[in-house]
Amino acid sequence: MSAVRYELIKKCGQTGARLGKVHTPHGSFDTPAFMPVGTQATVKGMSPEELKGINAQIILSNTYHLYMRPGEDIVKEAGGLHSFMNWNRPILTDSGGFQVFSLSDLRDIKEEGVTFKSHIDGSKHFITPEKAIEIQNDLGADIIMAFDECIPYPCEFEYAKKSLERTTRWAKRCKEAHKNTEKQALFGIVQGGIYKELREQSAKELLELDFPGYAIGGLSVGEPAQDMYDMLECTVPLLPEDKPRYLMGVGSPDYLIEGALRGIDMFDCVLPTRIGRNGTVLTSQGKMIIRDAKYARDFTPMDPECDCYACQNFSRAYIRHLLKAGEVLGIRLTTWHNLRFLLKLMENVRKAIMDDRLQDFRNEFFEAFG
Ligand code: PRF
Ligand code: ZN
Repeated sequence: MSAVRYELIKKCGQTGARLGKVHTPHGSFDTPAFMPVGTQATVKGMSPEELKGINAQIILSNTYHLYMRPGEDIVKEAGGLHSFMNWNRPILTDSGGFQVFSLSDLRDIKEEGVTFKSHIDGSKHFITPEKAIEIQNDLGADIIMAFDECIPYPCEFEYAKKSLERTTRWAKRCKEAHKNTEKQALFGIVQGGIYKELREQSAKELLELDFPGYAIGGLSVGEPAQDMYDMLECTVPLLPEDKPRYLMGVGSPDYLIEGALRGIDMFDCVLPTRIGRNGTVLTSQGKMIIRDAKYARDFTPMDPECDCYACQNFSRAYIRHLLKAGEVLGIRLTTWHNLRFLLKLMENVRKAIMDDRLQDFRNEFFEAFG
């Protein structure tokens, strides 16, 4: 028995979207789902109670960061990530594959694994697929990810092909290294750049390994939106209906809706927390730069349609003031709001699927959001 089970509730009559539930050892979450990112075993600025209050049902954390600091041995000694950070709902950890490529310098990719220098202290490390699984076993998330290579955009066909074939071999090694399949589900990651035939090859090779869920990686790395949609349209139909599909690192409102429309069940992104910290908020009328002078005397909420704590209690003028004064409450409130905005968007997406009107919902959303 796998640690996770996907329950299909309903397919949208208007689009390729599906409504479902993923059951894990720490409870279930509704899909399509957005996972707030808690890189360092904390969703920046938000307590677990506050996250529950905005209906975060699953969060993501990072193997790379926790291996560097505090070290997976300490997390394990604490009883695993759930008890270390006091979050008793589902957790997914990314494998470090992506972070090694995006954060560290001096990477050297070999068949055996990747050598890189830490972004914290410059120390040298060697991560193999087996090591990535061992660390994730110590962290104890409900869903763990295979160690992959996320190639940059643009990337030549020949390299993309060599890379995805190595990613498949690494996925096989991850599967062999992963022992406690009852407690943690290991997902495979489809790569292949923006080449349809490579996406198909990658999906087919991974399907033979029979993972309990599949992610689509290597997208939203700078390619035009249409390329991403094309890749989803050729990949998703190849993936099993009875397993979750996760589009990695994607979380802008347009990509969430377009992804769900094409049958994606899970998403994660630092976007809401990151832009919140530099003073940008997502609203039903589009993005708003709350630090702007035009909000100095604006005593209305950030988003009058929002039900979050920040919008229910504070004005644009006040939050602008907090940000300008460098007060920590300012970034807490923008983060809180942005996360709630995306979680609420996913609630609306799920409702639209239930009512067979996701395409209409998409059109209405963009009419207002821009
Ligand atoms: N691989 C892994 N994590 C990721 C990605 C990937 O390709 C992406 C790409 N958008 C984000 N996070 N392991
Ligand atoms: Zn709000």
